[in-house]
Amino acid sequence: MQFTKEDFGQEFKWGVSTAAYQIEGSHDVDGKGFSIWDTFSNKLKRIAGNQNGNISCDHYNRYTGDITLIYKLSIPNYRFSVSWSRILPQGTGAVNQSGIDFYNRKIDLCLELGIEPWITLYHWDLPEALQQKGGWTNREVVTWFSNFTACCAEHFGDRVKHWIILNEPMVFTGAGYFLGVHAPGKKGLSNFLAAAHHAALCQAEGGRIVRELVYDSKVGTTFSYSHIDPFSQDEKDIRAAKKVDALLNRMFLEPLLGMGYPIGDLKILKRIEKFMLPGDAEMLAFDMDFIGLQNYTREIVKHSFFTPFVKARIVKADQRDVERTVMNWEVYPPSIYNALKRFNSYPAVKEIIVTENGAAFQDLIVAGEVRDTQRIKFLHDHIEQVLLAKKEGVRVMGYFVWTLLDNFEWAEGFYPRFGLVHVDFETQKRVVKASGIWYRDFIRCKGREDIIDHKL
Ligand code: GCO
Repeated sequence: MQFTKEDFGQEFKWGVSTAAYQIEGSHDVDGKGFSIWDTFSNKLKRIAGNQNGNISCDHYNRYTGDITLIYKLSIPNYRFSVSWSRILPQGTGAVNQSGIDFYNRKIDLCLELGIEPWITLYHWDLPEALQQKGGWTNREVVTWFSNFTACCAEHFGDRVKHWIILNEPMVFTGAGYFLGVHAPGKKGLSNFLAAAHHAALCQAEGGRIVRELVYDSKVGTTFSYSHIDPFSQDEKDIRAAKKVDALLNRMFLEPLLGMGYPIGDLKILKRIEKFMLPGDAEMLAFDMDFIGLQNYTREIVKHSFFTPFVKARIVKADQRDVERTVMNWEVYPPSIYNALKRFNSYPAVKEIIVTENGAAFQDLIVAGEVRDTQRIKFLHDHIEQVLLAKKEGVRVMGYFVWTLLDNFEWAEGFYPRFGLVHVDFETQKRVVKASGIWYRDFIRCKGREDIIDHKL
């Protein structure tokens, strides 16, 4: 269908998202403490090609140019995370003024340029000092995180009104404390369930603190969500898909909405009760102003006798002969439509913002340009699905592209390029890709016929 930005209405928020560890670099300067990602990449050497985020996009030194790019691209909302160990090097206690100053400079520049700053409090970079005390598996994290939240609210809350508490709790607890493929590299069901419960407590507690301390705030938190289909209509595959859906898509959202953990559809979650204290069930709930939805793909799930606990496995895109990104994720735009419909079906969800959507493709610079037509199509087709859902009455009020710059893609290192802007990691040169120009023109409501030839 033909559509323009106008079809979404004046109030709809268009934006772009980044995360501190993925772009900032300067991991050990100006008083910053180590985070679990500094340890995971430098000491444990667990990243593809032994890479790390020590320099990354050098955004700590180049933030002025980067935010100016957001301005030139006409993007009115910028979501970024703050590094906990840059602000509180030990995770708790003394504040590092240089860290506060850095984020104040970022916030002030955004406001000067008419860009609305959205802060994510936690995008996976726990201070290493706290990991030494058990990190997310230690219930004390609720106090540590509350203090950190209050500290950020006090320093930035006069100017920042949009707050996001956690980025994808399922991913950082699942990959970091169950599978061991993300920092801090811990494994096992007990680690996972403890970390998960404490993260779920923090997401609600963080919401309460921001609402109390920041006048006129809009507070939300984000969830990864992939539409899930069973591999076949076999009863076993259908059951397997339901369990994976409960784990990946419902485990953090439903307790926040006051519904408790989805134990009915995934019995193993009953074991989380071991970590619950009296009063926790109520503490898990909070009425967020908005829910952040982060969608990239869909998953196909098959029964698997040999997979412990869930007895299910994901059938990757390359085994299914479908269009895929360099992450080996299927390109499947209806997933975001289904996700929006699903979130909207919970009456307690007031408003939904797509806080991340994007794709990594093999981007090449040819004659100084990156003609990433696949990414343009990906964004176009996903935005179209958002509009479809919106037209059917879904309470979706914003869309943020993941991400501004090519950056450090966690365990995969620098290989997958997700940016609207290409980064040469040797020279730090930025080149706006054709998709960046396309997004700019879409936001400006210009005709999009020969988008590829527009210059910044
Ligand atoms: C996530 C994170 C981002 C990723 C992006 C691409 O969802 O994993 O929020 O930090 O870089 O999703 O994988």
